[in-house]
Amino acid sequence: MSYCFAFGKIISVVNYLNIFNDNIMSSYFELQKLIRKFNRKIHQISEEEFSFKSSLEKWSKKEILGHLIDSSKYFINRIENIFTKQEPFNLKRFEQDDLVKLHNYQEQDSNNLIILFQSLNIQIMQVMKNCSEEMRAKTFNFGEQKVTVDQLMKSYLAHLNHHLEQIFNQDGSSIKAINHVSLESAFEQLSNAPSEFVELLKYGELVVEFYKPDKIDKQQPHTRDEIYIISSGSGAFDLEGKIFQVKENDVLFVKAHDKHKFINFTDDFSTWVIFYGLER
Ligand code: NI
Repeated sequence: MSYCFAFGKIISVVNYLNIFNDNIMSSYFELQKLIRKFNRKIHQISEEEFSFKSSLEKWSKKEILGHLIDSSKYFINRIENIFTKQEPFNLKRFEQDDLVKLHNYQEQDSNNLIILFQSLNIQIMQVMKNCSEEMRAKTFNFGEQKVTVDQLMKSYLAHLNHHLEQIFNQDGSSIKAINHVSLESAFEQLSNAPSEFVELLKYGELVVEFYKPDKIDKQQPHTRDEIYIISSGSGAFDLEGKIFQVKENDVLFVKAHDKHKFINFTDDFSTWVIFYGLER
């Protein structure tokens, strides 16, 4: 781990930096590569996914792009200051969350943001292209650290790469807005899962899972409210010592943190599991 000194949070940049050869043009080509990837992939993301926020505090992909616009503006501004102001030049902190709120990126037109991001980075490519070896070796202060312009450039690229991966990640961790799941497909997805439950659908604070315990229900209390709808078989449900007999199509409600488990259930027992609302 290394501090991404120029652009906010701590991210792992070490491995990424190692792939650079120290060719003077390497930053320029690396940025060109990242921007081409961005241009190729950005329009494949639906507006819904782009603006999706999994919680109030977490940035949507759109806000991440806004944050990248901020970091591009900062980069340009810093480079300008380093080469025009009196030495020693001290780099200021980057207040990333405040900036994203100030610009209200979440409510802005996505295409405008995309164009702004592209334009700023075309400008940065020109700067990188025109920086001589001497200019790259110039140092400035960041807190206690002495940093070179070359390091600032590499840090900018590592930060950009880190956030582009968040925007283009394919694991669907932020959203899985499927409209229909059949019981057959739930069984099939479960058979391919490494555990006794599988996540089928996720949207905002809603998560729908399918669960088929094998003989013993080993689950622990959850941090969110929960609903079960029994999908097959029958058994009993122990909720804080209270026992309920349950069968297919029955509904159970469990408050966050309440102790609960299924007991004495048939071999074909399975249930839909629905989590909703905030963590408590
Ligand atoms: Ni960042």
